[in-house]
Amino acid sequence: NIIVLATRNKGKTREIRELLKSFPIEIKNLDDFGPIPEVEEDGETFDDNAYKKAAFAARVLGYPAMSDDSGLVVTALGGKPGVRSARYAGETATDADNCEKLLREMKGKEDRSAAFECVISIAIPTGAALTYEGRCEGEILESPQGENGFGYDPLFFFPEFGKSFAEVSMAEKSRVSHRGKALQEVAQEFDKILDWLDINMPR
Ligand code: ITT
Repeated sequence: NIIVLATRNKGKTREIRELLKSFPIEIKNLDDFGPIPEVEEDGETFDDNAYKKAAFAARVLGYPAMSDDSGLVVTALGGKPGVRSARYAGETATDADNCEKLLREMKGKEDRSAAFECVISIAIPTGAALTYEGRCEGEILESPQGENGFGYDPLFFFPEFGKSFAEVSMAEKSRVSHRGKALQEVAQEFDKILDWLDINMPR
């Protein structure tokens, strides 16, 4: 059983691999296939983009593919950066650039509430797909805290931990995070997912 992780994001890949390590599947990623065309992430929702990435990779590579589309939704910014989270500060923005921009935009804002959201899509070459979702709520800090994780983790304060996501281990974060919750559902349903793959994409 091979599933291709349709992502080039190293932080996501690390977390997803860890959470699915006990299952009888071989998780490949896009780097195992050399150069393939980039899919345009121009959807309006996490759902749209997750489906696009998974369906595209499955069609191009001929394997079942799993994608993650995720991002940070900030109340005081009307839901931004949302689906633009990876490129908030520009096309070639680094995590640090995006965090700086977020802090600038949040200057003086009283309402610091925010949520991480994640949609996982599992697609096959015909375009059929399964979808899983997760969300977690927190607050945007005034300055970065911690060195772990990736993306906006140093600015995302999780009240139940009393710490940012960058101050806890990957396992602690995954227990409560948007991605962790979506993948816990994937894990619970894994037998069904394998049956679905066998029926729809017999080897
Ligand atoms: P792929 O499309 O190749 O998977 P990407 O980084 O472009 O990688 P997205 O479009 O889904 O992925 O953007 C997700 C962005 O949201 C990511 O780059 C981070 O900035 C942020 N993000 C998502 N999950 C996060 C997490 O667990 N911790 C911190 N930031 C996260």
